[in-house]
Amino acid sequence: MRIDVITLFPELFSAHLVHGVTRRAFEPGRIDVHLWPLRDFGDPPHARVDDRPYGGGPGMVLLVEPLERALAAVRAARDEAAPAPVVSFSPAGTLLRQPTVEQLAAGPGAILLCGRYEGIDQRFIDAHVDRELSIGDYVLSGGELPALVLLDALARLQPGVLGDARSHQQDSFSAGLLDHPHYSRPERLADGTGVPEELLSGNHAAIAAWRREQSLALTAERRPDLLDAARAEGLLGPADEAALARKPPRTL
Ligand code: 4HQ
Repeated sequence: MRIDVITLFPELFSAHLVHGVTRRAFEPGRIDVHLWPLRDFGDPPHARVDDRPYGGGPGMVLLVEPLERALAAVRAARDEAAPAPVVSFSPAGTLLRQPTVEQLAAGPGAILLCGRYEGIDQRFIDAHVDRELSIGDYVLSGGELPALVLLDALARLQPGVLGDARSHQQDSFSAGLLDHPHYSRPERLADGTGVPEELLSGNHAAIAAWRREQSLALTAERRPDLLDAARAEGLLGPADEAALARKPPRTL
């Protein structure tokens, strides 16, 4: 898969691409990330990429023409037989969720456009942007962090990137539920706090049942919307419904 990123701040991406477990996702043959500095496509004589908004008001707007030159360069460098969607980031976009990440991970990649300032001239969005995504209801100063969020979510889905091939099939959302709690050593803390006994039992079926019940109870408590969606998708069986009816307490 290939991801092209059009940005005024390509240096914001380098740390993420070279560190951590996700670094392996960006090695040759996996996610091929190409950074395109928007400034390189700016209007002469000073490589201008933004200007004041018509109608007045604060801030600046990214200009259509530099964006179109950058996009043309990206398109020329990509395989035209497998056209990738142009994605931009905005609080007005559809909230990024795991199914969208999975859908993008299964395709040829994407062209990510990172806005800055007040935003992007609407004519560029109307003509070229296939999908506007939001990473949540707050205001950021640029699209780079949302693009990094998407890159990270895509990276961990690449085969061989997580230590264990099952890691991302077991985590939150692949089952449509929130993840269960995790515990590690020591078995008892200095203040006496222990670990749920089921996890120490060595009984794999009992451990799996406990974890599933915890996921169900946590999802019911914190995200009833996700529980309803999982139910509607047929992801909950009779044992799950029975566990929910018992409503086990999540605390020790
Ligand atoms: N933006 N989720 C980029 C966001 C945002 C969000 C505001 C997008 C600023 C320049 N993007 N512009 N929340 O706050 O995706």
